[in-house]
Amino acid sequence: MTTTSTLRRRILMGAAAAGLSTGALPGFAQTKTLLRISTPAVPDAWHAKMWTVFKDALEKSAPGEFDVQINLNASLFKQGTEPAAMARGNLELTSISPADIAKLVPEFSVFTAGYVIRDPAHQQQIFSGPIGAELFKLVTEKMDVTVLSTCYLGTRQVNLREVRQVKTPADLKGVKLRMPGSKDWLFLGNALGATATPLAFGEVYLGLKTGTIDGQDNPLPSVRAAKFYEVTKQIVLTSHLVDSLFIAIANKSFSALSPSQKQKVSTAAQAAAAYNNDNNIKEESQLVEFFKKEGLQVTVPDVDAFRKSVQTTYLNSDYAKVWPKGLLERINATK
Ligand code: KDO
Repeated sequence: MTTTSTLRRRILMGAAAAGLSTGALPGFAQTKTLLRISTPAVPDAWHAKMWTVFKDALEKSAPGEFDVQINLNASLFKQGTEPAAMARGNLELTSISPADIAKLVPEFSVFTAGYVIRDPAHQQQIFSGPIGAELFKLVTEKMDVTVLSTCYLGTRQVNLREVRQVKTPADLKGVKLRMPGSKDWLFLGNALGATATPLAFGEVYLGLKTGTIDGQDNPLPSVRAAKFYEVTKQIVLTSHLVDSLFIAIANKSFSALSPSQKQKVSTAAQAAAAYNNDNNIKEESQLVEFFKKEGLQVTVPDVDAFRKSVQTTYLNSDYAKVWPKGLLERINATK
């Protein structure tokens, strides 16, 4: 039996023997450019669904040119290992956290610090302006990836397994707070007053259910999408990190594209981020009610006490020493 691929191979071999350029054969599909995406996001998260927006946008603007493969739940690469996979040429696209960037671009650690970015609008101003341009240039140079757009993951809150009186960082003493597994995240968890414990996102639900951890921190939309509310009893609205994710493409893959394809990929990444941002902002404003209905206690701590303590911890640490002179002031002055 002659399969379609055998037939296609024969035709292409014939064309090659005849000295024709196989890429120019009229009426035959060109090889599609493979764009593999890997993310730890669960399917119901906006920053997972945004990849379908990306794929649909590209199918519309460049029909048949790209083979976009979306891999959720860290099914292709473990959380935090995506930049290394991109460097090895095994992955084309992902969404990178500031903490992942900070591993190779220490200047970026300012965005892993609590209470620096004020809100989603401030975040967009920073990353779409001169500060973003300067830092993304370093990202390109040191990580060999190009940032295409900035996503608002949400504002991180503390989410506890058992109800606890939490007003200030001192009240989190001894709480085993799960944080993603890198030193910048752990520093943040400890700065909040808790005992930070590293764990991959995909293991958090079980950790909360079985009690190997006492709590975790994530934005409300992530708490909803990953169903952490099923295995926790309290959300403390510390609002300690206005969190970002950056849609990034490996430089090798990006530079292999034509100028028009580059434009289309960038536009699709912008559309994906806009979809994610609109939905996360909208949902975040509705979720406190949802969690209360689910039986959780949603409590408001002394946020000023948290802010003061966390900011002082960072400013007295080695982190502040690698932040470029004046950067924090420029971030604060960005309107
Ligand atoms: C998490 O592990 O808590 C985190 O929120 C960190 C983010 O940087 C990002 O990796 C996110 O998980 C995943 O996309 C899952 O939502």
